Amino acid sequence: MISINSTSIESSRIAQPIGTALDRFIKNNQSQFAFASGELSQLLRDIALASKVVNREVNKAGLIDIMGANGSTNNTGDQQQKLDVLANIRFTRALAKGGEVAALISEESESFVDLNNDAKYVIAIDPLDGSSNIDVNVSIGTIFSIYRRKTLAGMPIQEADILQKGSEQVAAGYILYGSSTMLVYTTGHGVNGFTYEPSLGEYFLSHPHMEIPLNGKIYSVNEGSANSFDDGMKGYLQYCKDCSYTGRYIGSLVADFHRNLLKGGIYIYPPTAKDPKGKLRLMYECNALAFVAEQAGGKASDGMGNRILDIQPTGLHQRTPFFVGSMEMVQKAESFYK
Ligand code: AFP
Repeated sequence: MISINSTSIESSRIAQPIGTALDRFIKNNQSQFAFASGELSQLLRDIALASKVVNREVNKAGLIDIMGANGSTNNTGDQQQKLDVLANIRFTRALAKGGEVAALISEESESFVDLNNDAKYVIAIDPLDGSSNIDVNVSIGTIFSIYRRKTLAGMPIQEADILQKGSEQVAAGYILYGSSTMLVYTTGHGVNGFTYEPSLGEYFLSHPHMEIPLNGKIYSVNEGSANSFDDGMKGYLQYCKDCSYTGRYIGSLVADFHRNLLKGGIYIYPPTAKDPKGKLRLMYECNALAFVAEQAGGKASDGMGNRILDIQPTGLHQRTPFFVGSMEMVQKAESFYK
């Protein structure tokens, strides 16, 4: 008969511990929030739940008729893919049902979506980023930023609630639908990453206290546009080559960012002839990743010395050049603009 006494259970090799589940982690850390009433915790749980549904749909995308474009374009001119639309519905529904969100800003909707005036939070979300990669089975992601509304709960949502600087985020993160599915988020107390265990239907803490290396050797930029880069960017690109850095560009911001977060590197979407202000959207792409990057010890700027989190948005779908990643690499890239 095998006997396991109580003191040996933790160290037993018969069954590996699987770690802290996301729900428990959120609950254990709730007291860190400035306004620890449980609503932000619930909001994070709603996001996790919707991401599980989207993950299921992403995983079976090749089997059913949900790949490919649905024939329309979203407000930023991108072809809307069916999965984009599906993901938007899944997240909007989960957040509407949860009741913690007053207004939602999404890449897929021109104006903000009014949800529950009695709620305290505003969320900006890119439900499925990297949509051009959906059809070819390459990693894609969801990006989210959570703000506390400025006006009192119960009042109609105002512009001041919506157009907040990234520095006002109370939580932000992303879900990466990759070779495994991960949820990475921060509430301003460091960055933690959770890996989805599909057979249990739960996220488990797999990457506690994530820190981006101070320096790295990976640069991620779409070099196809290099002819139209400005002189600063051309200079930095040449510097990367002179240093024999490794070029890695997936074309899914979340996946490129996540790799660089783990290994050290820089992601750049600079101004181009086609997108003179850069392609990426401040409110639902750059702010969240800038918050995560800074919390992990990295840096995010527009390349011209402006911290992403300090940019005052003037529109929901505003674009910005984006330089993000290892502290010393971003500083070096910025030095080519001085
Ligand atoms: P889509 O969601 O339209 O595919 O855009 C993805 C994205 O915003 C970001 O995830 C990529 O890093 C970037 O665009 C890729 O853009 P390029 O194709 O111009 O390099």
